[in-house]
Amino acid sequence: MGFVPKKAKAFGGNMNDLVRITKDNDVAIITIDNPPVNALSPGVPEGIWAAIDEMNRDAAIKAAVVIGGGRTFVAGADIKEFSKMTSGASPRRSLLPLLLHIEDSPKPVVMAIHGNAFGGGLELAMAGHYRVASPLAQVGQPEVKLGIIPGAGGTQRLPRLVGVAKAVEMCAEGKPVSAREAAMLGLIDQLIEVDLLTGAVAFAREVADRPAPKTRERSEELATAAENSPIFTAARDATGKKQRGMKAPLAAIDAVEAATRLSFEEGCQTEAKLFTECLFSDQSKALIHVFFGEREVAKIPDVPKDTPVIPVNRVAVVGSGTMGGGIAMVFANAGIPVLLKDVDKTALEIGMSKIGKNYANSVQRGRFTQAFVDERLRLITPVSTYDAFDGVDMVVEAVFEGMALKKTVFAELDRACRRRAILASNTSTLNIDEIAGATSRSEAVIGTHFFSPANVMRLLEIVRGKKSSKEVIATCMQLSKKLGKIGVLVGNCRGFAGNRMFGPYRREAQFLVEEGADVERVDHALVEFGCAMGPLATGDLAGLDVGWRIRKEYRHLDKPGIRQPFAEDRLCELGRYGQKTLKGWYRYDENRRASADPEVIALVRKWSADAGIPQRQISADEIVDRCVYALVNEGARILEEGYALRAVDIDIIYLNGYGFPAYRGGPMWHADTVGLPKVYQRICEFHQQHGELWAPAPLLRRLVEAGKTFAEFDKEQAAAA
Ligand code: 3H9
Repeated sequence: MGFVPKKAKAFGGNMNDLVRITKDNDVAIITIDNPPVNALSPGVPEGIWAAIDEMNRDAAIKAAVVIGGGRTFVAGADIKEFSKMTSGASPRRSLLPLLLHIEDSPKPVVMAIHGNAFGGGLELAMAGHYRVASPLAQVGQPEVKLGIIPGAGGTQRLPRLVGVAKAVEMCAEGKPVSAREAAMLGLIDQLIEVDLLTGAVAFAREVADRPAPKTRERSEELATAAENSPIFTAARDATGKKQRGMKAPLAAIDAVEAATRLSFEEGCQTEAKLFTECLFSDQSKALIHVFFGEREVAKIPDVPKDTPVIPVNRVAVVGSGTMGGGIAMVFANAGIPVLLKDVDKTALEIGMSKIGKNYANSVQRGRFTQAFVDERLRLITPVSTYDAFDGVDMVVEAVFEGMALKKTVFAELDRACRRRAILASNTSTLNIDEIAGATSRSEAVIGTHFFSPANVMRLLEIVRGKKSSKEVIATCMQLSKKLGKIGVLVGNCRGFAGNRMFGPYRREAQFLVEEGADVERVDHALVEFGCAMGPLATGDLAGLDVGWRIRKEYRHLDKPGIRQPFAEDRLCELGRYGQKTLKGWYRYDENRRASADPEVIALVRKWSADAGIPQRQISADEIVDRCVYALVNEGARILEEGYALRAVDIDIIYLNGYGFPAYRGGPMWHADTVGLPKVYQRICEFHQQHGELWAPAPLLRRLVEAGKTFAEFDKEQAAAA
């Protein structure tokens, strides 16, 4: 065991209530029972170790089956332990000795997998001599999604079982593999179609008298350096594109490469070193925050888990434009029949043809089969009246963004829908309470703000009106999961949480151009920071006219004497609406490929000179600080005013709806990572330089004075609830 990482403690064996051993005649059954997902929390490895010892001591036992109690095998290391390790609250303990102990067992150990064998769970399974699985099980090394790499020999044993190319893919991309595919890859020895335990025990009996093969001693799948070299090069290239800015995928590739060049023992040492580097990185801390955050947002303090929900079996969508059509697809993809309503046959034909084209693209890209698409299309029924609306459980209104029209639609829905139906609006800016006022049942009205394209983007902002009932909120939160979305509950303020913050973010991007930065320079700085797109290119994609119309509607609310950006409005006045007019901040060719437009810069420079705005060189750091801290400052206000429940909710909104880089954890977590005093100081500087728009949020100031972070604010709020 010379390669147990320094300072790591090995597990001694003490059986406990997390691991049980029972017998089926000559086969020992070792059951891991650590609900909900049998994570390898402290006590579990010790229990497995002791159970292996016990079965080896028992002369009547010929083989063992290791199985998970409840709904799954082992979903991995206990992720909660990682932050304890990095903060020094708990020692770093290695699983490697346990896995060697299992592999060295003279009696065969059969791993029986149902549910998931993820991360440390798959590493545990690979240390067994054989693996059997239910056909619906999934296996994988998803560690990179947490900013780490497999840390218990996964990068060394996996290539020995499935070959280098597949191991690189699984460890660097982190995607799960079905048990059927795993069986074809040689990772699973047998699929058990009936009862897993019965099949696994029979399998164990069959192999009991054979020599127990050790994965670490296999080398036939490792191939030669010449064969492997292009695999690593291609993987590094792909990582640079698909997981831009992330460190863990590259570390995972390095670790698998070590398996092909070094002995198993040395390979494990390399893996341990890379694992530790990743674990202590800011990226991993951020991604672990995201993992728990995505689960935390489902928890609404005053809407308990046992709140009754309304069964949603049939729905209607009003408006068959881009958003309405996309929303109809979301329901159909979840197997829920949808009525898609628009004013007349022509509008419906356009809407349905767009849906058909979107589905055809998905088939072309291999995302869906034709049979799946045919089935989904059958679930969407175009209608031009409200006649059948008394049969639906929920309606999502997605008509043009205008209060008068929305009110008319909701008054119609109030007449046409049954009493318990949920009436939801997809508005992105309008007041939900005012919309609810057009009905006789405000408690049934709620906002469900999908993000474009609705069938692709994961975020669903669920907007709570003053009177939205708890039942309606609980139903929408639960439904979001069924729809494959991540639902985040927000309050009813202008722009809700996401777009309210997006305003100051894009305002700063415009100011920067008006102060002398080039359009591409602003976008490039944010893309380098990790954002999916720059703020100005995003505007072109969404349509600059959308924001322009909204700004015109709300202009009367602007405080006099406060600087407002002007460049985008003027571009709109010139008919430059973005990609749809092939001209916006950039110019576009017929394939919508962007290039810098000198005309835009010349125009903005002239407008700025007319307005007396001094021009200067602006660094990439300032560009990022101005845009990102504008998000943070507005986020702090939203939090303080109670329009978001937690700072982490804002983070999850930005990661899933606005392309903020996950490895930075979201704007609020990013601010904590930079250090709130530093962020606050920079905001104060901007306040001095640029005036009232940059007034620091009072919550931010208070946290800095108290030496606290947004994460601590969340914890305190949770404790007080
Ligand atoms: C690893 O293994 C490193 C190794 O190489 C070893 C290094 C030494 N730990 O998602 P759900 C909680 S890294 C702790 O809602 P589902 C989760 O927070 C790990 N807790 O259920 C939630 O708690 P709550 C590699 C965990 O059915 C509850 O369980 N493994 C863990 O939709 C239910 O979870 C992974 O990355 C965990 N490992 O999905 C797998 N997993 O109810 C991560 C879950 O209080 N897990 N919890 O909110 C998953 O992908 C999904 O949870 C899973 C179930 C697919 C398993």
